[in-house]
Amino acid sequence: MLSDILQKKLTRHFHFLDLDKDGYVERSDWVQCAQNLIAIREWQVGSPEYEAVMARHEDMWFTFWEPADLNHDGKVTLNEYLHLAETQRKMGFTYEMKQVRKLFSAIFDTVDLDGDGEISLIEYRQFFRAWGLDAETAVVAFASLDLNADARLSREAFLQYGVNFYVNDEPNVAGNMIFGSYE
Ligand SMILES: [Ca+2]
Ligand SMILES: [Ca+2]
Ligand SMILES: [Ca+2]
Repeated sequence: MLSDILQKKLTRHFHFLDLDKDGYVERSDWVQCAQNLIAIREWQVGSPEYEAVMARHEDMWFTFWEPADLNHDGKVTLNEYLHLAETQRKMGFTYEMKQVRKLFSAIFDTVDLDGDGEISLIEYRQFFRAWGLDAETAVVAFASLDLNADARLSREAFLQYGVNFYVNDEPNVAGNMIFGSYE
């Protein structure tokens, strides 16, 4: 069984991604997020940036979310998502770590839109905005990760915080607020 705190954190992640708030994470949530990012960045339909962002978001759905869709109805429920997390846990620590690092590396690539290898505060705010969250929530979440307050996050730091978020049962580790407050 997942601990209380892990259930709360993963529930937060689930609701973060349910962009249209219909109770499911679906391919359409990922496509809508990509379209929001494209609008925020003012990229033209059909431009290389447009194609890259859309492809990356569709990949996130197919690689990390569709496998959770146990009954193959095209929608992932919270229970399906929590079940996937438990299954990864049962497969053992090494497997789980590999999956979690893959997941957060892919998330990093959806946030680092200028591809300079770091997430800036501006990119984090755009990430939250594209998922329908306000700037204040993004700033608080970012501050909880940017421990040296230089307004940047490296990939390695982001992966470490992602592992903390997904695996660690402690209440006060960096990474717990990666998608905002879970309480
Ligand atoms: Ca949804
Ligand atoms: Ca389903
Ligand atoms: Ca960047």
